[in-house]
Amino acid sequence: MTTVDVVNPATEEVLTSVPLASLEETDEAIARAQAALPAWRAVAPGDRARLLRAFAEAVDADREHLARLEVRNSGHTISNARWEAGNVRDVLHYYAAAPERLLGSQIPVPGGVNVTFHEPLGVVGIIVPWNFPLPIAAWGFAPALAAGNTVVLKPAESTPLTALRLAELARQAGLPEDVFQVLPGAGPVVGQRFVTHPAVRKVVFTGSTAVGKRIMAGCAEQVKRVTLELGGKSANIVFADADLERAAATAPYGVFDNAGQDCCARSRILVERPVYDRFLELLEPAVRGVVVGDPADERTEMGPLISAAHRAKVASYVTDGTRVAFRGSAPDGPGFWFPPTVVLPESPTDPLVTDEIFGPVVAVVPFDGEADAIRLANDTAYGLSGSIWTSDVGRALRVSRGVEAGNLSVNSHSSVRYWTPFGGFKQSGLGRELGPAAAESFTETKNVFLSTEV
Ligand code: TXE
Repeated sequence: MTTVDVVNPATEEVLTSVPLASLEETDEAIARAQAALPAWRAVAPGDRARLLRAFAEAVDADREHLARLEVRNSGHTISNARWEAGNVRDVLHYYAAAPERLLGSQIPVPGGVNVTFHEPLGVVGIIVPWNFPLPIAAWGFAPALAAGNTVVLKPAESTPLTALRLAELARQAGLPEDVFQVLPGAGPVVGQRFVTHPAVRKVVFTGSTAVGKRIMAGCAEQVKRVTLELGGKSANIVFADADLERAAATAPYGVFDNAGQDCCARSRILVERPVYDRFLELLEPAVRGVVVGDPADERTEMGPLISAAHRAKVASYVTDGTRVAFRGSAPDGPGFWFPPTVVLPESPTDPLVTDEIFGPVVAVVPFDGEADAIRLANDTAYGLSGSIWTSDVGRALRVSRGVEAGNLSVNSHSSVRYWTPFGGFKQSGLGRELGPAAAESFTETKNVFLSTEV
């Protein structure tokens, strides 16, 4: 049996060791999910809603435990981890409303009556990354279950603990066996099997753009449904007419939250040239003031990176030749620490500007006017998120319409609200999660015509 050591990234201590599923075990889990389908889709919508609400309540009752487990397994700050566990609860409550509201339609046609139905797809395979193990899991399984599908979920190799706990909570809440299974395993084994197994009717993937492309190509072989949430290199655009103090004070949160391991991280700050120097002056104390350290401490604002290998990748972007404007602090000793770092790139093709570093490194770049801001913001293969700081409402809307990204915020860095659709343009992904349409995206629309001819 292959196992993986689960490590606390703040201490490098091995927390436990978790077995990784084999191909045979994956096939067995998919077969069980398939066998559980007829009964699950036959559950009356109101009863399915009640089960999802019970699952939400079980998550709520376990929230502090889940949060502390995530702190140890993922190095998330305790305040973030509490939000994440709360988000799972909220997303379950939100989609508990869906079974009773997946409304078909009656369409006027000659010669009879025409109705549409939203049928569940079948078994859904969900592949989750390590950066937000709890919420990203829920954004997939809550609408999928609500729509009458069964789910096999593969957490990332390094962060399986909270997902395994969610599976226990689902059973405690009364979800039938095999309707929601969590199967830790290697991406190329378990995740890849979701792609190739014909009984898996949809793959939901969040992770790197490179793996996402392979998954999409594999799904194409069976015309399998796929949702992809991939990387990002989002822009935080600061105009000269913005509230500069607020823009600078909040910019660290926009990129260093979760130590920059966030697909929505605003890892490029574009600043209008007349206020460029002033903005950097204001940004410096905000960056130096980020409290980096023990993620279990209530005051901590930024924890460690996920692994030594990931820290090495992040560090490879900040070399002796890099123009570092200023940096925050990071603890010495064990743990995969990296300080918040502000860099001034040499050119638009500098990897600091083009690559998703996925760590606490932000590039600050000047621009000249609205058109230039939009051009620079769009000069990337990605298109997930972004912020626009301005006091001019018309400009806020013009620039929002011009930026090719799925999730923008004006005078804010918020990206995710479960009531609203979330997803990327260009190579940041395909499809949308969350919001009112997500449950329907786990269904096929079936059209039925009943003849009234005699
Ligand atoms: O991602 P992978 P990694 C980006 C970020 C990061 C980089 C690499 O830039 O530095 O990707 O991270 C599973 N078939 N993001 O290597 O490999 C894997 O087991 C099926 C952005 O961790 O894409 C895990 O569960 N599945 C991102 C998940 O895919 C496969 C979040 C993600 O791992 C597979 C994470 C395969 N062949 C990384 N190979 C975001 N959008 O937020 C791997 N997996």
